[in-house]
Amino acid sequence: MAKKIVAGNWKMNLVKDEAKALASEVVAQAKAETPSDVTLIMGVPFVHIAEVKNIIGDAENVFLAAQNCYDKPSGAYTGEISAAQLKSYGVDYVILGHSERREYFGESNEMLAAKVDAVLENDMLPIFCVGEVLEEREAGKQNEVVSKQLSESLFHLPVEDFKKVVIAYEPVWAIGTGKTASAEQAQDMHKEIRAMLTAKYGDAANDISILYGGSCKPSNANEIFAGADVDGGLIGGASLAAADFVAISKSY
Ligand code: 3PY
Repeated sequence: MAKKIVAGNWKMNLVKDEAKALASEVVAQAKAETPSDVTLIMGVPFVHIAEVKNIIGDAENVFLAAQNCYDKPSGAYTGEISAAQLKSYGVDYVILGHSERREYFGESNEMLAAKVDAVLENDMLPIFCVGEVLEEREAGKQNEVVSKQLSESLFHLPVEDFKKVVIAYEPVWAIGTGKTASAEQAQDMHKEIRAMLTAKYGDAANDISILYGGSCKPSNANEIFAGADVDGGLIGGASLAAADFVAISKSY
């Protein structure tokens, strides 16, 4: 059985006091309201990691994610952050391959494969993002694109490591545009992804959480999460309001 996961991606938002206030509200509300079988994750900017970790404290169902890391273990890489550094601050998950990183920072499938390895070697769990841009969807190429992203960045992993990966399907045309894939489009693609994972890893694919991302909010989460292969969401804008984020965690 795949775990149910609702992960927030704060992106490059919030200054220190705002971040502390949001994290405190999320933890308090999640303790009271998030169902015990749902894993809630806050994906925060690097600078907020230590504060948010402190606020999460011993909350049992709330976890911490970074939004990126570098693949090298240490050294002369000014401005970069290693997986070992994240681990030393108690980070649990690392979001990798978000379309904004692929588009604005030129992250290739090959670079992402190395980042996936670094995260796993440091005992954290990758949340690996895949998804097609609008022109690819319009040309009916979404399966081809996603299959290439999965195979070039993940399929070198032995099954024991592969089982630790969370996949997030984020159609790029639905990110920050207010457009959402219909529940049917989301389930169709998640089913395809599950089939691709099964073709490579067999039954282990049934235990992989496949999250939907792209303008997911309280008003549409219920319908999207109803899809048999949708195991949760990677939430952008709606993760910046504690009530919305926690409401989404109750949308199964
Ligand atoms: C969005 O929902 O906009 C996202 O990019 C989530 O990662």
